[in-house]
Amino acid sequence: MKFVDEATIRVQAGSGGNGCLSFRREKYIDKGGPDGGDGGSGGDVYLVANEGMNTLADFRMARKFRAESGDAGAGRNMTGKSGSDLEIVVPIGTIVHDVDTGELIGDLTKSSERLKVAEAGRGGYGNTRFKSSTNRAPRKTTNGTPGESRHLSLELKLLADVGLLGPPNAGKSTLIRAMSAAKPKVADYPFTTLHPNLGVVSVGSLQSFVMADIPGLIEGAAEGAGLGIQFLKHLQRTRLLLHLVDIAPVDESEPADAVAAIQRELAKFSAELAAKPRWLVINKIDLLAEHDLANARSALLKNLDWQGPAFEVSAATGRGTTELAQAVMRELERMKRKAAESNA
Ligand SMILES: Nc1nc2c(ncn2[C@@H]2O[C@H](COP(=O)(O)OP(=O)(O)OP(=O)(O)O)[C@@H](O)[C@H]2O)c(=O)[nH]1
Ligand SMILES: [Mg+2]
Repeated sequence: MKFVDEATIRVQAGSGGNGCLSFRREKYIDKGGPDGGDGGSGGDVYLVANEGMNTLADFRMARKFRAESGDAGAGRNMTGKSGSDLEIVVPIGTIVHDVDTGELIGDLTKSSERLKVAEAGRGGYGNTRFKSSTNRAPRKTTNGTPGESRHLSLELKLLADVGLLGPPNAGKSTLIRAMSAAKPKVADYPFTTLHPNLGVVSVGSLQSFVMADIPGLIEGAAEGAGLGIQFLKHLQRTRLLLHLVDIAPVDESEPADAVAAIQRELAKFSAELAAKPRWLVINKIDLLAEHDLANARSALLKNLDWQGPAFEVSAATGRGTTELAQAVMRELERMKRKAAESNA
């Protein structure tokens, strides 16, 4: 299985055009002076962040990118046409390294942000440039310089406010479908989601936050089991985790065990991630009668010794999801105010 939040590409900036060797040839002028123009410069290669894109999937097919080269100069002091710059669209949150040197080239965090990744070659000089009082008919020109060529690794860490956490089949994708316009695949088998999906959750008409649906995590994920640790990385940049638990699993396993297993993986992966604010979201409440639900809920909270916020939802019917979205929005606003105050 292959995942698409990492990709490597080759970029080549345009070369400069060569300078031109030429002399004026006109009627009645016997020995015209030099009139060879300069070569045009090549095009640079840029990466540009765009919110319309949220995976690096496209780079599995297209992996080589080349900007236009400049044209050579021409007689009559004509400078060659410059090559156009090349813009490669990448998702917001893309981190770029040079594969050969390991150097961090940059991190695209805002919409429309541009990052130059390969420098164009300069145009060469035409012979006109070398005219002087002692050399009226220079035959010297210079060639354009080659454009820079680089091997880049792209890595996408999602920039979501909220990350959904849970084992396979907990209903993460169903929940993001219920709360946003994102429509990832939902199915009753594990590992339906193979790469992260982002959804924008609107709360009222003016407020919204970005939620990330990631593949399910299983015991041993921190060491690479299942779809592995790369998806834990995505959660590092979120501000709040929603930990989904299926309250009525078909195999009749204990919901508390499922939550505890994931808590252990978080702690193994990173202390920082384990300490991130995390709310419990009890899903599939439509499967239980009112009374059974109340019992299952209190058993779960007691088993886990859960002190934090806990919500009940049915991702399938949408019940409880509006309240959840509103509470998340309030919490994100509160965090933002707190961060602003401590910066002031
Ligand atoms: N009855 C009921 N079924 C649900 C609910 N939410 C999800 N399901 C079902 O549970 C199964 C798994 O749902 P998904 O949304 O694909 O689960 P996931 O957590 O994204 O799973 P992975 O992508 O495999 O990690 C599907 O058959 C859903 O229809 C719910 O609130 N009630
Ligand atoms: Mg899923």
